[in-house]
Amino acid sequence: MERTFLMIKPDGVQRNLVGEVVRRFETKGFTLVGLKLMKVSRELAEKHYDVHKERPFFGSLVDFITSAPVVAMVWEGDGVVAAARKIIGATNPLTAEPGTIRGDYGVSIGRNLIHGSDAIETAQREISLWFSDEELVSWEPTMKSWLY
Ligand code: 3AN
Repeated sequence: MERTFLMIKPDGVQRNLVGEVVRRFETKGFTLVGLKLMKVSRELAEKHYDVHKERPFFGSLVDFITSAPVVAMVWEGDGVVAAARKIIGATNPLTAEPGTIRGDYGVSIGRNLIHGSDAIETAQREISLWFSDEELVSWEPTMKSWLY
């Protein structure tokens, strides 16, 4: 089953949007398989944002992500990687569509509330970077047939 990695950034946590973000993915119908509140080490942040290491904002991005707790999550479901990107919205919250998380709650590209893996391979890499196998729980709703 397809999985994606999501991380509610320090701004999302401090604006009390954790419940709102989880609600959107739960009510959509995806399955939560891993969740933790954590302070991020510089090493993990630099590995996570490795593709951006030559970009001018890399240092401030790592500073921000390591400055205060984040909520790391893994969600499961058919097509969850692409669907999560749609639910999250465009990188710049000012141009993100209303109805998306960033479109509804954000105004700054550097404070865009949440990260979501951009492809299936990226998701696999990020999940193994952020979670150990024991922290992920495979489960099925017992009443799945009528819940959907
Ligand atoms: P996304 O999170 O939508 O996949 P990326 O991967 O292009 O966007 O960028 C990763 C993160 O880097 C963004 N979530 C944002 O916090 C930060 N970022 C991207 N572009 C800029 C920028 N021009 N200025 C400041 N921060 C940026």
